[in-house]
Amino acid sequence: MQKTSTPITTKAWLCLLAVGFLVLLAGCGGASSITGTGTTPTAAPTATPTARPTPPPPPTTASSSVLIMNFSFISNSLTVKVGTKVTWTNHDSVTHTVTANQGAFNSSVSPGSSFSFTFTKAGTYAYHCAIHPSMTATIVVQ
Ligand SMILES: [Cu+2]
Repeated sequence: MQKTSTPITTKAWLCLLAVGFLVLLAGCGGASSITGTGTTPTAAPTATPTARPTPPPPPTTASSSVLIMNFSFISNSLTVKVGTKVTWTNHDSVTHTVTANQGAFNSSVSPGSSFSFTFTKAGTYAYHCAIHPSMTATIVVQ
């Protein structure tokens, strides 16, 4: 009986081995397939919210200047665009004023100093020096 039982057990062992080998193979294949097609959890891109506000449009601060010299405004007639800042600088040794006839602006300008006014509305601005009525000039804003 033992002679016949031995081959059976050997067959059984072989069978088990074969099954085990297959299982191993399957496991290996499965494992490899998992790693192969495994969707590696890509770390969510930590997009740092760089909240950059849209830059403001460049300030259109056009500027122009008028000299006050020898009891006159130079230039006597100036044309500028809306939004232009005009600066009057007194190069005389006496105080003058920059006085708009219609009252848009009025400032005393002492020797060596200056006065600035930004024209925000189109129009013709006649002005004069309140101290020296002969000093007149005009600024046209378009
Ligand atoms: Cu004057």
